[in-house]
Amino acid sequence: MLSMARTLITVAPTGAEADKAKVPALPVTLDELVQTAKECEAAGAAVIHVHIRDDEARPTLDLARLRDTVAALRASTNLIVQLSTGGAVTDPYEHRLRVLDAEPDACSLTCGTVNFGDDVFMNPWSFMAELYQLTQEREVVPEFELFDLGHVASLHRLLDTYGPPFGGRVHCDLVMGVPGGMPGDARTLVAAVEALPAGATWSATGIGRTTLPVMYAALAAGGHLRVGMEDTLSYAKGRPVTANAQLVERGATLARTAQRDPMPPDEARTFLGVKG
Ligand code: KMH
Ligand code: ZN
Repeated sequence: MLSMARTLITVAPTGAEADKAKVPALPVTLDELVQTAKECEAAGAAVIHVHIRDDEARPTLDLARLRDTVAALRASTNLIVQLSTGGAVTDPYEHRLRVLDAEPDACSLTCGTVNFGDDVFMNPWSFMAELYQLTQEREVVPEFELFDLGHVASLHRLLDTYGPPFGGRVHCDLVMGVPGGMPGDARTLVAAVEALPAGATWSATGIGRTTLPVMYAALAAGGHLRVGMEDTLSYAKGRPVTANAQLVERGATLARTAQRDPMPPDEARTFLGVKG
């Protein structure tokens, strides 16, 4: 039976790939990120998936900056702060593990290696296993990022080997339409959802032109939403996204139309089992 629960909306405002020089609306400074976070919370987001940039707007996993970012987002919003452990394709594993030293509420955990355009996003089993155990030790809620159907098999292996995640809920995010990953369409979404562990909950996001098909399919199949400029830079043909809140507003509007209103952050904390 389809869940009629509220819709958890995650915003991924920055990512590691878009170039600030070409995308001026991309939030890259701490002030821009905090302002974006406030607007997105007001528009219906409950979780923020965070990548940060350095002074030249290049992706970084600098620990002091990550700590400052977590503190600033907590001071200005009630959003659940989910730090990316994926970083950029060039980031070494040690830096990606060290992200948890910034003590976020939650973090991403990608369940396998995937071709990523002309690059490769590396997530070998040993790295996944180490990161997963670290989330359990540090009491950080993992969100399992699934870029391909094979990643679902690795998620089962992770849970079978190391037990349930901190927070108690297996919550996944289907990242669809990456060149090299699973396509962003309804039939692939249904195949991925059917392969998830029993009781798992999930959101979905479609990169680029797969944004809308994936959003509609996710709502129709009872899932949650991830939106934001990490995944989507064009609102419609010929119309660049002008602010992340624009994408959150669209997601929230479609969720309300589906009779599944956006989930407020406090409810999302309980839902995900974030440390109190
Ligand atoms: N930037 C991608 C290589 C994550 O945040 O965990 C990886 C990514 C996934 O964005
Ligand atoms: Zn990310």
